[in-house]
Amino acid sequence: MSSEQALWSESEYPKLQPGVLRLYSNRFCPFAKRTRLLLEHKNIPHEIVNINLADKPKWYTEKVSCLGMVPAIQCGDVIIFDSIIVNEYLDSVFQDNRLVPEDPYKVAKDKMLAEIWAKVLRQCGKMFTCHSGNESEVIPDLLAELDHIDEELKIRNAPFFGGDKPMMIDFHIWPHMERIVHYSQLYEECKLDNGRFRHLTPWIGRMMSLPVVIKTKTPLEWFRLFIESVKAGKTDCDIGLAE
Ligand SMILES: N[C@@H](CCC(=O)N[C@@H](CS)C(=O)NCC(=O)O)C(=O)O
Repeated sequence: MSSEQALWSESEYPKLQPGVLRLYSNRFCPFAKRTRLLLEHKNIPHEIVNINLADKPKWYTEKVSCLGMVPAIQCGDVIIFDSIIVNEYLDSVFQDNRLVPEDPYKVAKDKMLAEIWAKVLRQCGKMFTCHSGNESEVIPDLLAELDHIDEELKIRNAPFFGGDKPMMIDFHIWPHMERIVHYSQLYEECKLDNGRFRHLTPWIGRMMSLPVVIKTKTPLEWFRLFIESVKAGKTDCDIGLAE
């Protein structure tokens, strides 16, 4: 069994090693990917325990996250869940290479952008749960929300949302954007036209060339098979792992 294989209802709680930071994740969860990106980018040593969200171990909701969601981190008695809370915590504990801006106005602007991004997330959620064939009803709304994100990058007039280099906001946006890029390859109507998304498409290119983004990339074929498994009611979050 690969160590990446997701733990399920019958799996035992993996013993915690003293001093080792553990991330509870799922290979297809974009929220957990936010934390995977941060841990890699800041070179924070950690182990990953993947959770099968369709058949969770009971201990996960009892011991780790009462909400039963990933991501969550655990180190000794410290347990934190929710991607934004986890990432802000890790960024302030591991001070090197800070990803949250120091300027309070920049912090506020990024939080406002995260609210705008939440509207994209809602459309992504609809894409994820809609049945085959209904995607084309959601895609125009998804792209319309992305127009606002493109406009924001235009206003910011910088290579990344965070400025000259990727910051927390870029890593918060990226995982769902990766999903949208996959959708753009799977559905013709979802094509990300670089005439329409003049600022966003070069940003996508810049993000895709970052070593952490390459390292955590979900291949299109895995994503396609994962979506198929969800739609068939047999969610398989171990797709792509060797037997
Ligand atoms: N607000 C949470 C959302 C996390 C989330 O929705 N995770 C999903 C997987 S992508 C999950 O754990 N779902 C399991 C469930 O709802 O039972 C965060 O940012 O961490």
